[in-house]
Amino acid sequence: MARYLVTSAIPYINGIKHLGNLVGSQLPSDVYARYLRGRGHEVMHICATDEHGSPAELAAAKAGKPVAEYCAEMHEIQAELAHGFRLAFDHFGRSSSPQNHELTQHFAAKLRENGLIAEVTEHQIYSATDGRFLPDRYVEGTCPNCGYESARGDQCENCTKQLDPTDLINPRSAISGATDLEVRATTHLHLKQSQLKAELSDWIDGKHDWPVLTTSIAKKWLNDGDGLQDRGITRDLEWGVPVPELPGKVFYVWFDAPIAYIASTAEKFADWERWWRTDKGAEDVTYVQFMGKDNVPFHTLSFPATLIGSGEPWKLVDYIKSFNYLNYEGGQFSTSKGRGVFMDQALSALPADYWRWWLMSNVPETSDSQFTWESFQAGCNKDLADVLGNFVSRVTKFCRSKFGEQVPDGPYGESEQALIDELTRRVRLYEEHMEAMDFRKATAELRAIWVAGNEYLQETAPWAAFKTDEARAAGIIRLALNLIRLYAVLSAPFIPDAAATLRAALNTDDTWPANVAEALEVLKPGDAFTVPDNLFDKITDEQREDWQERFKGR
Ligand code: B3M
Ligand code: ZN
Repeated sequence: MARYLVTSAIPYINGIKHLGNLVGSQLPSDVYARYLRGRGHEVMHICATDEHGSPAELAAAKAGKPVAEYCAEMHEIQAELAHGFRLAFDHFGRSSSPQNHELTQHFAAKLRENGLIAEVTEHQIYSATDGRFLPDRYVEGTCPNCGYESARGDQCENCTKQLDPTDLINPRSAISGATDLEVRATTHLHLKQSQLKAELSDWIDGKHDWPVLTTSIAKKWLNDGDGLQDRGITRDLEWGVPVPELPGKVFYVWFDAPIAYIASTAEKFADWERWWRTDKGAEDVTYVQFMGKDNVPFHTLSFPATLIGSGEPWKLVDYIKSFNYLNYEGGQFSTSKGRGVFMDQALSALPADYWRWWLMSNVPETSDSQFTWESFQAGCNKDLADVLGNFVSRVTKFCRSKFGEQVPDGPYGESEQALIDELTRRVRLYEEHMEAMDFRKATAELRAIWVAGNEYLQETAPWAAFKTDEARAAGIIRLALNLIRLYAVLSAPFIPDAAATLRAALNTDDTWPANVAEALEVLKPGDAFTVPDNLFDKITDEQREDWQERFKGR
């Protein structure tokens, strides 16, 4: 058995995430971590909230709360929602933890020792009215690129151009609206990433098996000229990890956020170094990261630059699985406009398994994909209710009425062998797709495995067989009950609640099948079971229309 470290990009603290955020990192990382655990591997699955930076400070100000209190509350809310979606992290930490403060300062000190930090005089916007410098989103103004009048100092929401606060035309303070802004000199730390270019380039060139989406973004930035420019890693903010040598300044949120993967592990596990230090046991760990495509540059260049530049034996990522965007009903999910479905709203409408299944079977893997309520309704009703739910219900109820609530005794014959052969092939493909993190293909194969059960039942027709040959009907039902158990085990990464219900109804465990023929002999004649409650309700047209209206945004 192998050891896997799995991390999900850590969600920003400033609000509840929408389904597009969820499907781009936390959900696929959970599916993969569950699969690995199911196969018996040792897994460390880590996430956290990303709590620093101007968005956190501004959101707290808007909520009228001290930023520490705001972050503590939002962390609890996000942790609760993660639990609601059954995201089984070994730890869901906080980038504001003491462990992250310590590690972030440690990395900065090591980088400085190695000559990779420069103190640079920068020209930043200062607001006399507010009595402070205004970094990033603290400044708003007109975009020099498109003329949009409410562009933020870090980026124009309208044309997506990355900006510097000093780029804005007619700048004003986002705190007070003050326009008496001036440019003042102030000292910041820069990370001399350009000195690491050759090393990073070699490292990425060695990653032949990475998804094209990941390497193309990495190479674009690496070769783009300004991609690996030396870059400021400090900001004029109060909330964050203090910079020891520059009182009043903190590290830039993107400097400390990825370090929080390590710190989050250390928050909970005393032996965290065996996952993170190749001199302390992590040399045999496989490290996989999950994230949306906009996070790729930070994980292929900046974070590795921090780790490599430290000169210490930190574990580098082995595989980066990145995702495109999920759109909502012909447009974009929008946090500011309240458009789309947010994690809390989703769970108020339906339990996690419905969302997990639809999202993973439509995950934006090779291109952007689109959430529509029609597609969601059709996908859940067909796959979960008509195919899987219906199979379970027919088999268990038929057995109860004819043989009682125990596995009947009857032989397997030719039809059973044909099914075993088909499933042997399909389960192998399913495993291959899961190993490769090809989740669309994996869900398609799992669906085919469920369909095969229905077709078997249609073809062998135990209700007809029962009238002429009771033993034959008993053999079919014995196989079908074992098939339900196999479904529970295989489907658990995607629909963990339904899988647990099935395992409980069959009084069975979740051992991954060594082979299909053996797996279909696990439940023995005489083993007791109970008929589970209906697994999945169908989504009605009225429900769909109601949700469509409720989540259309402003
Ligand atoms: N919080 C951005 C995002 O949620 C950022 C990810 C940090 S990963 C270290 O998209
Ligand atoms: Zn613009």
